[in-house]
Amino acid sequence: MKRIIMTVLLTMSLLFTILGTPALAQGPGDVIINEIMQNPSAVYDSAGEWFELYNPNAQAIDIDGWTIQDNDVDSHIIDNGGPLVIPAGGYLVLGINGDSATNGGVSVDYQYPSDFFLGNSSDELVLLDDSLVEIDRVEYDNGATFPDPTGRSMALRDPSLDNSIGAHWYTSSTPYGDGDSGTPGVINDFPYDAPTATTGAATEVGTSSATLNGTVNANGYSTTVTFEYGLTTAYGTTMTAIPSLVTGSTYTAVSASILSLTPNTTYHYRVVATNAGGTVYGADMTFNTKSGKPASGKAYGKDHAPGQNKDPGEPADGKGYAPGQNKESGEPADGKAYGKDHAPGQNKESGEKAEGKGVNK
Ligand SMILES: [Ca+2]
Ligand SMILES: [Ca+2]
Ligand SMILES: [Ca+2]
Ligand SMILES: [Ca+2]
Repeated sequence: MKRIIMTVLLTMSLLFTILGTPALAQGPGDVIINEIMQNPSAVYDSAGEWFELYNPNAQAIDIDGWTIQDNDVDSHIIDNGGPLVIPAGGYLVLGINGDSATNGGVSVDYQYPSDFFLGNSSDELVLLDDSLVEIDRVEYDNGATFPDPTGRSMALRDPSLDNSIGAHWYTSSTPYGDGDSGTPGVINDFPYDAPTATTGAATEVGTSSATLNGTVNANGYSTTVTFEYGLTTAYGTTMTAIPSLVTGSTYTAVSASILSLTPNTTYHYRVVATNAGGTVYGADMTFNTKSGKPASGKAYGKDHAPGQNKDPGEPADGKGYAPGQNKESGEPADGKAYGKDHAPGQNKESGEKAEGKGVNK
């Protein structure tokens, strides 16, 4: 008996898989009231009201048989004569008038009865599934906390936000059809601010490693940060920044330590910041890895205490070098008082600058 039941269940699940039967909603939040045109201007409200549902799930949802209602007079059981499917990650528009020639130019997926109204001041929109479980609810409040637009829909900034909070709604700005604004059937048009990103100078540059730096302002919207680097401005390698996520509206230092670089090589890099408003690239910058040759450190003149002459670019007095030991690039020499083993013209490293007298300043 168990085996028969299992076989039946397996067959059913296989059939559902093959036929693509939409999964039923599991509970509240599985379908989201995402946009409401409660007060159109291009046409009368009785012809142009609509609202948009969003399905945030990975599976399609059939809302045929579900109920839309408010807290008092409006109630309607959706009857599409068959499935009314919201695609996975997709939208569905329900309107009072399915004719886009007379409803202001909206493509309506389901027309509800003409006695179901969306009040212009305060009203509620409630969605119940076919078991009358409440899936979602929005109660707008005549502008107290929700937007109160005319001729423009009110829309949820992002489906991941709690749509019971008025501050999470805004007024649409994208015109459709006959000139009202809204985004029926597509993602809402909230104008997120893109982040600000500035590439900074690299630090701790060695023969095979460096630390890339930058500054990022999330401008209010959660921002992921990476660095791109490579031998050209095509970069080629992406490194997660620390921190990898920047929030708020302040300028935050970000960095990334990179390894396995080639010595004595120029690298390009830039900081990259992405939020809901877009991706921003900091300016291209470069650094040069150090030569792989070990630095000298021995046989400095007696006037040097051990380890004193170690900084790149530090002027050396040029005194008392053994032959071939004065090779660090960029190290200026005063040109005076080289050991007798230097023949003239031997000290030609780039960046080298001759100085006058006054050794050991
Ligand atoms: Ca209305
Ligand atoms: Ca109106
Ligand atoms: Ca109503
Ligand atoms: Ca929309």
